[in-house]
Amino acid sequence: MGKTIIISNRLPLQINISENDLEVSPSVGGLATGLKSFHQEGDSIWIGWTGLASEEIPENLKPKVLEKAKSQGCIPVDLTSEEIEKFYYGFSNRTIWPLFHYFMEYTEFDAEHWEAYKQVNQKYADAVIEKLEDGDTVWVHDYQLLLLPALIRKEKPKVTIGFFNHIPFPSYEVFRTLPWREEILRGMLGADLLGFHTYDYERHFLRSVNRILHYDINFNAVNKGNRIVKADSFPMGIDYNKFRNSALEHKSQPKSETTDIQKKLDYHKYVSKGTKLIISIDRLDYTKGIANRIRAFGYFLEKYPEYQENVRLIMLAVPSRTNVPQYQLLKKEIDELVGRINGKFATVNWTPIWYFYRSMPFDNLIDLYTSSDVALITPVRDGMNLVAKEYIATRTDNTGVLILSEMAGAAQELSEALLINPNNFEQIVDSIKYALEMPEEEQIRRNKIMQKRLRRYSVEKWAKDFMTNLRETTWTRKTFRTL
Ligand code: GDG
Repeated sequence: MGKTIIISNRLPLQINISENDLEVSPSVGGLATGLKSFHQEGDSIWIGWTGLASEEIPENLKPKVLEKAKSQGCIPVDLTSEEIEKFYYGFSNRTIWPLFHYFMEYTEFDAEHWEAYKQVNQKYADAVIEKLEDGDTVWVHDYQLLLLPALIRKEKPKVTIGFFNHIPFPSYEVFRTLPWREEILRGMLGADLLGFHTYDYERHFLRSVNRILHYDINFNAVNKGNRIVKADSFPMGIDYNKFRNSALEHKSQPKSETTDIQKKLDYHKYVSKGTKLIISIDRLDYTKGIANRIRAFGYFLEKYPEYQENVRLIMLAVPSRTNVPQYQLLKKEIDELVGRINGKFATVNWTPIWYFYRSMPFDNLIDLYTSSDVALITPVRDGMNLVAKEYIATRTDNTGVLILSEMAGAAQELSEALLINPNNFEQIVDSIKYALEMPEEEQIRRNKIMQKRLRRYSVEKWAKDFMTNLRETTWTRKTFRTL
């Protein structure tokens, strides 16, 4: 069996350039952490962008970037700032991202961005083809590279190609509005197997293929005439043991070694007795429903005033896509909302919302997960949402309540959470109250069921499951061809 080539927009590493030297550290996103063990275990290489424009890397440091990336099994694709602007901030994040999350009013159809998307997908394809040998398996990730499977197939018709979509696939009625809908579908159908987080996304995709390209669909197989392409759902898991063990270690840590955030959290938990903590953690993105969550929290304090001074919302919003206007506007809206609610309700001893606009080290993330009583996760649309799963994994004493939007893919597996419709304020507010008052036995009962499920279908299992299915799909294709 040959090697596996993983391709995603970003490599799983972070490059920082300072004073003519560079530092490379692993990156922390869901995909990076998820595939890391799979990547490190077997014979695989990872192709993607470093996160820096080629103009940002001094010429003398370019060989060092290559060398450092190579030492971690990675091959960088060089992107210019113009390509980043049009391909990444443009078509990927102003067309596909909003459209696939049902934000049609934010979706831009710009022919220049589309051209850049095609060109950059070709650039990634060239990088893959250069490394591709007979017998290799290619695994393409996410919405920035929807054209890649067909571009690779064109050059290497026999290669095994899998594709995984990390965001929702919208219903046909929404997808059909895209001017380049046929090209996008044909690009994806270059793969042998297409993976989605949920059954609904898979069905939406198959319906679009049937209605737009008129291919016959037999259950989950697309008959392209010369080839069968399969679509299936593979709900992405988390590195369950990593989160669980970090939470256990965190508990047994001597007090002197705790982080500043933890000291502050402990103070509020144990000294100002009775203050309950609710956490909210996401990238700052309009799909995550952050503004409505703050509004709902404000409304909660109004509707149930007995909770004033007795509960705090700790909000971590990680900066994201700050070049896109909607993200800048959202940041402004959130700043104002937090200010308004804190201004309205704060007392000398109490600030209702602690708001952090930055990313935090992993240890602090664990501090937040383990110290909170409730996790409030209310996206308007979310492919999966790994934060919800991580929260449950870190609850080593099995207490804690997860309030989760039914619009997150994760809701399909986490049905013991308090599921809410993110547009229903009364329901969110009453769920917050219910969560804060839920008896411990009920918390434990709900969490234990979810933990069992998350332990069983970890991210390692997810990756193996996808690869096994991919190999079976192509094995069937090759066997039938020789019969
Ligand atoms: C996309 C889809 C899908 C967050 N803040 C910090 C931090 N994180 C880590 C979390 C988690 C990951 O980032 C975020 O993953 P999500 O799934 O919640 O969200 P997206 O970034 O939108 O991911 C999503 C996912 O792809 C996978 O397919 O679930 O639907 O939109 O792992 O722990 N990590 C650290 N500091 C932070 O401040 N260290």
